[in-house]
Amino acid sequence: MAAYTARAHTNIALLKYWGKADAQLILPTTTSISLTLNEFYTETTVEFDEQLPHDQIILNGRVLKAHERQKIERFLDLVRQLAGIKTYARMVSINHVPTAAGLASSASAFAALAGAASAAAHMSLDPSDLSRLARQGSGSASRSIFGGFVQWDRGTDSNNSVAHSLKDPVDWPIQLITVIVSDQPKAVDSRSGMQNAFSNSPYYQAWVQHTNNSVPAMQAAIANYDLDTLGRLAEQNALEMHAQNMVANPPFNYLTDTSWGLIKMVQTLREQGLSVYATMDAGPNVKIISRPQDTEAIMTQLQQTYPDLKTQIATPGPGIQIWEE
Ligand code: 2P0
Repeated sequence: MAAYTARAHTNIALLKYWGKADAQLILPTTTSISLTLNEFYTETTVEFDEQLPHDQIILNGRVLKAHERQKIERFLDLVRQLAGIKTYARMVSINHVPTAAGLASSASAFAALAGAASAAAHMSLDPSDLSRLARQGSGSASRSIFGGFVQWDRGTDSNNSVAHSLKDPVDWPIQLITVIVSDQPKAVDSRSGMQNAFSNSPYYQAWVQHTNNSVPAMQAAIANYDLDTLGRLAEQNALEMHAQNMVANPPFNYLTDTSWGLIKMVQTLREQGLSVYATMDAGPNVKIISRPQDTEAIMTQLQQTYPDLKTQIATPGPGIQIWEE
């Protein structure tokens, strides 16, 4: 069977996914809205081969051992089940998401795997079906099938929990400056962190309600080129997500003193009249939502306050691309 390659880009959530209504199918408690990023992506090639005694997974040039392959094998099992085949696969994947960027790669990884594996298994899936499939590998991957601004409807079943495009290509100046506070693996992975918040935060339902209620305002901000409303909603949503973790049991916190210092810096720049807003995912890095024209002013302030921290700038990116090798 022919080999297929897919390239999928990472995304940053502006309204976040943080908890599952159904852990088996990966149905989220919130509808989330994201921006796909051009600079960071995963490229994955899959070929089903009758000769293979088990799946062979090569990630960034390294052959994964049996215990490291489990999550990917489970996903390939799902593809085999849908395609009605039993053949094992060879998967070669390269992450163009520098670990130092501190950006999540599971979104681009499972989106690219869904695209390459389904094509290699001769299933011709449309983008919605690809999004449903990618979702079952990692929730945020459902959004990385599409470019630009994307919404993942939380839905009530596997069919209607799916992402769709809100605006692609993005025809307005928006960028994300990622400030790298740490490039170390996190102590609490997203999957268990969100499960703890879901089960133990006394404010969890308030977070769900407020996130879902913010969807129309975020959609309007995107449609109206309104960076200030978009940024204000995104920053508040991120802080609300992190608040869930601080009151979970056991409590945990992805944000370090430096993260809080950066959030304060962003808020101060805003008081001085710049349109800058912060968002943070399951880690300490702070992403500054801003306009390209303000890069110099932001960088000057960063240099003065945190001269040792590295930064990466990301801009809106495209949806998945799939081709035969
Ligand atoms: C998001 N994150 O919406 C949120 C914000 C991190 C913080 O989606 O368990 O790797 O594989 O579905 O997608 C990270 O969680 O979790 C995530 P699983 P995933 O982008």
